[in-house]
Amino acid sequence: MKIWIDGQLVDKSEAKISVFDHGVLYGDGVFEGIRIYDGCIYRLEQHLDRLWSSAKYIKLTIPMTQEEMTRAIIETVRANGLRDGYIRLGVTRGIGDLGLNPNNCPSPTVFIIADQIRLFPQELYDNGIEVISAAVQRQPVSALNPRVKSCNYLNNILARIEANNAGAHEAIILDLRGFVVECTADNIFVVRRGVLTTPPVYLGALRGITRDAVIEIAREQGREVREEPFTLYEVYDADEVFVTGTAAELVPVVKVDGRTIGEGKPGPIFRHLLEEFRRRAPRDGVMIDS
Ligand code: PXG
Repeated sequence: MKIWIDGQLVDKSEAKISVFDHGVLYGDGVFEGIRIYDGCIYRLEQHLDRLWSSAKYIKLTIPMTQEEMTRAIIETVRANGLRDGYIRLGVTRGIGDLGLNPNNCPSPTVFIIADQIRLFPQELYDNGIEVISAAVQRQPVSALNPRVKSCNYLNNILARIEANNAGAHEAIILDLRGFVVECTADNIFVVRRGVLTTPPVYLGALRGITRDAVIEIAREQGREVREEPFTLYEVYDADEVFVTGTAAELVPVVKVDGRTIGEGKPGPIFRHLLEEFRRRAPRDGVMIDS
């Protein structure tokens, strides 16, 4: 496997980051996870826009243009002979001293990993997953806006540990007032009487690329989609619940905190949306051959 790091493609065994990199010392950095579908890098432009916006929030200057990043990503995907896969793109503050001041880190570290994707088992799409609501709450947007896809994922990881402990696949994270925000690595949608609702990102959610795609598809199919706050009451009471993310695409949720959702099996709106999402994905992005 070849890894792109700071301008060079090197073997996996040589792709190393210093223990003095503030990405390691402080989680000071930003990242993206991107899918490749049949030679098409899914919505690369949107992913790069989000990466640049995340970096701007933490005042991190990415030492290349989006065009240069696009070329580096394509080069990495080609070098690994991938037509389907998963790209992990990271930009950290770079090497500094042991203090946290980012001014002492002159050059950011940029890395690109392109690997095979570990798909979710088909069984999860056929039968749905069980999720719990986490006790750990989402930090307020004024503390660290979760729209920033930063290398600080401990809030999400704490929630995922709760899911693991409960034997569930995912955890729903609530804000300090009890409004549903998102899951640990996915956005969430509820469906009630044919209307889709997903939490607004201002509550403290990542604006998922998959979330955006699902909203577009649903609206094009003539469905009403709302971005408005809701609580666990609306989740338990929904006809359908599903989560969205780059790795997951759309995954149906059939049980939340022990309550059966709808009829306890993946619903028709979920199935239509997943089918349409998968139909469109291989043509919605940057082709590696062109
Ligand atoms: N919320 C959070 C907190 C995320 O990390 C999403 C929503 C969905 O966004 P996209 O743009 O992917 O539709 C994410 C996704 C993984 C993985 O391996 C995914 C994410 C982060 C870490 C790992 O699936 N981000």
